[in-house]
Parts: sequence; structure tokens; C-alpha cells
Amino acid sequence: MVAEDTVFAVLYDKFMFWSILVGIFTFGWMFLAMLRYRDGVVPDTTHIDHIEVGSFPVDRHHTTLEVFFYVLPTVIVAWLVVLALSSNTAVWVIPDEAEAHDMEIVGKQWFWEYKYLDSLTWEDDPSLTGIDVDWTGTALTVSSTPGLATNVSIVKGADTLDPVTVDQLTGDANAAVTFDPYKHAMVEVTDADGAVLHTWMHIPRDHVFSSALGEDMILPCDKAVVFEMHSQPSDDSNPNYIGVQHSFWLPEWGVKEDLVPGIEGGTYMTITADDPGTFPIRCAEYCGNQHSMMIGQVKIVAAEGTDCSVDTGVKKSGESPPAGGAY
Ligand SMILES: [Cu+2]
Repeated sequence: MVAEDTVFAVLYDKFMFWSILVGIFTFGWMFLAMLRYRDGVVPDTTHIDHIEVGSFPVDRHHTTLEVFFYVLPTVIVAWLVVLALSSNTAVWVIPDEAEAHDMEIVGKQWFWEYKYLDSLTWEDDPSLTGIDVDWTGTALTVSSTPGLATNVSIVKGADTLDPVTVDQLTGDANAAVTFDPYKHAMVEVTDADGAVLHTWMHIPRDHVFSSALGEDMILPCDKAVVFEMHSQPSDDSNPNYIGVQHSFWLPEWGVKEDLVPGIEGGTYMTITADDPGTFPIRCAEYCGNQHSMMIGQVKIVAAEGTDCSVDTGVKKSGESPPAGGAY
């Protein structure tokens, strides 16, 4: 499960830990008192003259214990505030622009536009598919386990290029096509039945995917992603209409942030994805008739040359999550 080590999932676990601890202590004490002072049990009067319902047993005044009653909960509440605030910091502090993958999110009635402020080149994990695509300069090369793949389809910008056949003896395919970093490009390696075995894609800077066209937002794993978010009218014929409030919600990471019309600089949110997969995008602010249709998907991929399951203390799918810091 991907969400188990996200900031708010970890925070939930920490609060649950302290709630259970406090619960065991207070309920334990309560049940002890219920048993000890129940009707029919003669109170131990060695240190006490009488117990009067509704009044503190002053005869058994214990200053240290009473101070402890106030100090301990105060310390626990202060500690919970520290835990909650540090989680907030992790979500709202925007990482360095140079280190992050920057996205601009535009909410319209009723769809999302995902604009790439940084380019992204990604491909399926060669160690899983047995296929590797390399496209730099003027050469596109595909190497694969022989007998696996048969065809390579290439899309460059608006053009679909002639497909290339994979050599069945070597598993290799070569094409003399020039890579253009300013054009969206996609290479799909298919088998004899036309099933896609491996995808390689380049998304250039300023490229826009739209949920209205059924397109997914594609993001790299193991890298902070910063969303700069704006609300805009889908039709700008009326200059007096600036749109409505939306809220970009990524349930998997437990984060959402409003898109507020009129805030020129936009609002910000950040996530770091650990594992590959496809997850939902929702609008969490009622924004008109087709609010419920304002849905999309985010696909988490490995940027070319990286692997979604290595280093940075980030777990692989199926492994137990990291400890998540101090309780
Ligand atoms: Cu909306």
C-alpha cells in the first residue's frame, strides 16, 4: 500500500499510539476506582476519615500527585502539537525549485489541466518488462529479450511515425529518428497481439495534459513535486467572471488545497510519491453542476535512469513502512 508512509498516515499512527496509551491509563484507573469504591465495599479508612460524593478527598491531599495530574496531560498535549505542526511543515514548506518537479494545476468547470513546468522523461522498469528503450540524438534503440516483442510504435509531437520491427533473433530494433526535447514523444513496444509491453515517454516543458481528454497526470517517484494551482473560467468571454473555487485533492497522499479565483500567484501544495501506480484525483470543493465529474488520475512513474524502489530510505511495494520518526 502506498499511502501508509505518507505524512498524514504516519501522523495518524502517532496519534493512535498516544490515544491508546492514554486510554489504557485513564480507563484502567477508572475501572480500578469503580471496583474499589463500589457499593458494599467498606472504604479503607486508614488514611481517610470519610468520602463525600462530589467533593475532593481533602484528608488525603497529595500535592505531588495533583501537580502531576496537570503537568502530564499538558506535556502530552504540547507533544501532540509538535507532532502535528511538524507534519504540516512537511506538507506546506515548498522545496527548492531546482530540486523539485514543478507542475501548474489549473482547475476549470469541470476538469483539470496539468501543465509541466519541468520536463519529464520516463519509461517502464526494464528489469520488469525485459525491454529497454533509449532515444537520444538521432538514434532510437530498443533492446529486449529475444522472442518477447515484435513491434515498436513511435509518436513524436503530432506525428505517428512508421512502426519499427523488432529483430526476432537479437531482440533489438533501431530507428534513425531525431529526438526533440521540445516535443511530446511516446514509444510503445508491443507483442504479436498488439499488447503494449513497455512504454517510454518524453513530456516536454509547457506540455499540458487535460482530464477533459481523459489524460492522466504523470509524475516521477522519489522526487518532491510542487503544484502551483490556479482556478480559471473554462470560457473567458465574460471578463467579469473569474471562475469558482476548486480544491485539488490527492486522497492517496491525504492532501488537498484550494484553487482560489483572483489569487494571481496561485496556491501551493507538495507531495513526494514513493511507489509506482495510478491513483485518483478529486475536486474537494463544490464548484457547480458537474463538480462530481471533476475527476482525474495521477500515474506515478520512474523517471528515466531511476528506479521507484531504491535508496532515499523509501520502501519498495509490499515492504513494511519506515518507522516514521519518534513517537
Ligand atoms: Cu471543482
